[in-house]
Formats: sequence, C-alpha cells, structure tokens
Amino acid sequence: LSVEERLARRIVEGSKEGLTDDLDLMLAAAPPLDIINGPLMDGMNEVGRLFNNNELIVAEVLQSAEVMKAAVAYLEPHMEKAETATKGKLLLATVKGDVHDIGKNLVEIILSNNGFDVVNLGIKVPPEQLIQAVREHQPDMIGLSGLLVKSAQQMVVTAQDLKSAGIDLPLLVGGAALTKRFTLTKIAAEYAGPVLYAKDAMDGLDIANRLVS
Ligand code: B1M
Repeated sequence: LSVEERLARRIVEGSKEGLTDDLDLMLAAAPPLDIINGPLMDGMNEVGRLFNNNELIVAEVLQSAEVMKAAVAYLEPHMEKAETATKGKLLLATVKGDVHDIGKNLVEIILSNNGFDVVNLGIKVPPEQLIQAVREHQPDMIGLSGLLVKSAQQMVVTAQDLKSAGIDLPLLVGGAALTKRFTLTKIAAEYAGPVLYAKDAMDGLDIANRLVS
C-alpha cells in the first residue's frame, strides 16, 4: 500500500498504529492541508459510505473520528501561520442537535492560523446561546457548521432567531448536508445580514478574508 492508502485505511479501521510515522512521511512531500483534504478525507468519506451501508456501527465511526482528530492535531503545528495583526473575530458553533465537530474545528484551526480570533462555542449550540455569545464577544461574523440534513433546517431556524434578536452580522455556513442553493434560497431568505456558503475550511478562510478586507 502507498502511504496515502495506509493513512486512509487507518481512518477507516480506526487505528492509530503507525499513524504519526506515515504523517511524517507525507509531511516531507506535501503540506498538511493537502494531507487532510486528500487521504484523511478519503478515509472519512469511506467511513461515511460504509456507515450508510450498515457496514460500520456508530462506535466504529467514533473510533475513526478519534483517529482523524489525532491526525489533524499532529498536523496542526506544521501548518503555515500568518504573522498578522488580528483581522477580526469569528464566533463558531455546530448547530443545535448536531455533534459533528471535526470540520468545525478545522475551520477554527485554519482561521486562527490566519489572523482571526475564533471563539469556538462547541457542538449542539442552540440559537439562544449563540445570541448571548454575540452580545458577550462582539464578533465580526458568525460561523455555523452542521452535517445532518436536519442541521440545514436548524440553520434556517437559527438565522430567524438571530434576526429576531436584531443581529445581522455576516453568517458563514458550512457542512456536508448544505448546498450553496439551500444557503441562498432558504437561510439567506430568513436572515437580515449576508449569508455565505463555504464548501470547505479553506473556502471559509477566503470568505472571511473578503469580509474583513
Ligand atoms: Co455522523 N453522520 N452521525 N457521526 N458522520 C454523517 C454526517 C452521515 C452523512 C453518515 C452517513 O450516514 N453516511 C450521516 C448524516 C445523514 C444525514 O443527515 N443525511 C450521519 C449520521 C446519520 C449520524 C448519527 C445520526 C448516527 C446515529 O447516531 N445513528 C449521529 C448523529 C448524532 C448527532 O449529531 N445528533 C452521528 C454521529 C457521528 C459520530 C459521533 C460517530 C461521528 C462524529 C464525531 C465528531 O465529529 N466528533 C460521526 C462521523 C465521523 C460522521 C462522518 C462519517 C464523517 C464526518 C466528518 O468528520 N468528516 C459523516 C459522513 C461524511 O461526512 N462522509 C457522518 C470530516 C470533516 C473534516 O468534514 O465536517 O464535512 P466535514 O467538514 C468539511 C466541510 O463540510 C466544511 O469544511 C470541512 C472540510 O474542510 N465545513 C465547513 C464544515 N463545517 C463548516 C463550517 C464553515 C465552513 C466550512 O464555516 C463556518
């Protein structure tokens, strides 16, 4: 097996054995983000496929997620860090009812490495908590993540609640169940400020940079 195949397989099998050795091998030739977006995401997507086919149980998916998290944590110190003054503050959360946080945490890592101050509220964050955090932290933008189909709908509800609370900060949304179309037709329709869809964490950084420039 190639090193890429071995890494993807470790994610699928939920095994950390030899993980850092292979990450070191890959780091010699590729930047950390390419490793995440390449073999590690391939592994996660395969986990999703197998889970969907009832070939994996939740406990196994959780183990895969642990390996993914360990790999990202190992790669983080190797990521490029821009030496800039703080560009702005992002309030970040996985929406109510959703526990998926790997993508959200990737957004946190990438934005904070690139000059943003990120306040990560964690998972299953209800709109009330978000509204309170906006008042407390005075962010420049809000980032919502959600992977479940019902989370896309929860983003609509969250946008409505934010609007009712008089909040119109730019809303950055992302996650596997979302599409640009849903964002524009359903979420933006219920919100007072701009709503921007990010297909991945790097896209999120590009959008955040544009928002503060
Ligand atoms: Co869950 N899960 N899961 N799961 N899980 C999915 C999402 C699923 C598609 C799997 C499947 O069936 N094929 C499916 C959703 C089905 C649906 O709604 N259509 C699913 C399900 C059903 C469930 C449960 C309901 C299972 C159950 O209990 N019966 C349950 C839900 C619990 C809940 O939330 N209430 C559940 C639980 C779990 C685990 C806890 C076991 C674990 C999560 C662990 C964790 O996150 N700490 C887990 C995992 C790991 C997955 C899959 C396999 C992988 C997700 C992942 O981490 N991907 C996933 C299948 C899949 O996505 N292929 C699946 C890697 C990560 C880097 O990608 O988060 O998409 P992602 O982030 C991307 C982009 O989306 C984007 O950037 C990242 C890339 O750079 N992005 C943003 C994300 N957020 C962003 C925010 C931004 C910008 C970009 O700006 C703010």
